[in-house]
Amino acid sequence: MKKKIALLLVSAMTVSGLVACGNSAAEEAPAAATEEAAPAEEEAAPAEEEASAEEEASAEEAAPAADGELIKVGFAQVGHESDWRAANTKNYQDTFSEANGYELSFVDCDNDHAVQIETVRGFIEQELDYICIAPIQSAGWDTVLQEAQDAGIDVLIVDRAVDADESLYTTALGCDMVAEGEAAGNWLAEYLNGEDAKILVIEGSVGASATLGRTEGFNNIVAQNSNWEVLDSQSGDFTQAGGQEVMESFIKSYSDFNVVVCQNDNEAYGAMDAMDAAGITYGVDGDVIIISFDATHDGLQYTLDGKITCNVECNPLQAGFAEEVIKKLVAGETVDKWTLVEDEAFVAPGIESAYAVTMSQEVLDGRAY
Ligand code: GYE
Repeated sequence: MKKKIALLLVSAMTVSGLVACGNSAAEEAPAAATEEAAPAEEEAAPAEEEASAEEEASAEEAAPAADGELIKVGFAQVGHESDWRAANTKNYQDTFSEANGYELSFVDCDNDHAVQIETVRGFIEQELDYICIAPIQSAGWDTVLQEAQDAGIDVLIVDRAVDADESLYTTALGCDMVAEGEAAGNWLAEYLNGEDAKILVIEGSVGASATLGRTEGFNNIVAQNSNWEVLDSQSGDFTQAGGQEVMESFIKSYSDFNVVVCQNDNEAYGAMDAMDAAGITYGVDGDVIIISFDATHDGLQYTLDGKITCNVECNPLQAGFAEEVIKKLVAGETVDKWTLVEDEAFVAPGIESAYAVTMSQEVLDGRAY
């Protein structure tokens, strides 16, 4: 374990030298954030040296490190388990670029909590200016957060939540996972319109707030429907392979089910492979309703095709929110304790819903990730 941690820390590098981590979807994600202000300041021609005070002030606004020093930001990322994660990583790398005034130390923690804790310790030792953590699991953060606070380093909890006392970090931002689970459940109740539901759930990674929240939210709606039964609920670890494996074992154990809830798109792809192999039909024209989460580009393509009937979005383009917070902190301003990244749900063509947008080619074409 020690060796692995050391290796990962050594591989922490500035964004300029980074290759996006191994997921084809990363290539599809647009450089959305790069469109935002690449500060012109450094490229200014010498003749512009006598720029007016007004111009200088606006350059300062565009570049957080107008004094020429890059702001050092550490990002302890979950891993590279999903298309969502690849889009999220790329968004951070694009946003916290040198051109934008940052030196980003990015570490892919490979879904290992111990590695993530040691990564944050490494950032503290390196005396970085700001630390972003996307927590693999919500428990077990008090000690290292206290260490960061003692070192006077602001910590941003991003994407997923921690269950530590909120006085131990500066701010948190992300989607409302409980609301996402409830949206899925509310849509299902509307769609089934009183019909029975025999439900199989492929959960995300154990102990992750995304898993806990989506499960809690969906179960809130299950509790309101006495003719719904959750037959089983197992972790597919937010991966395609995990989704396939769990679905294969469900198929062996259960012959009568009509709903499969996958807590992310990649798990849904694996579940569809398993059902294809077993000759089980799904989607608007099939026997099984698939609900997914994330609404990444490929997930929405399946929704447009009527294979995934409902897909609840979680927007991975969150780095801009983190940058806003850091800019405010640099300027000495106070920041909100919590920033909500909003999302919506999508349903297959032909379905009208009070809880979701009906998919169309236009919606898919406008998808940035
Ligand atoms: O749903 C999943 C990823 O934390 C919201 O993590 C994120 C989740 C996302 O692996 O695809």
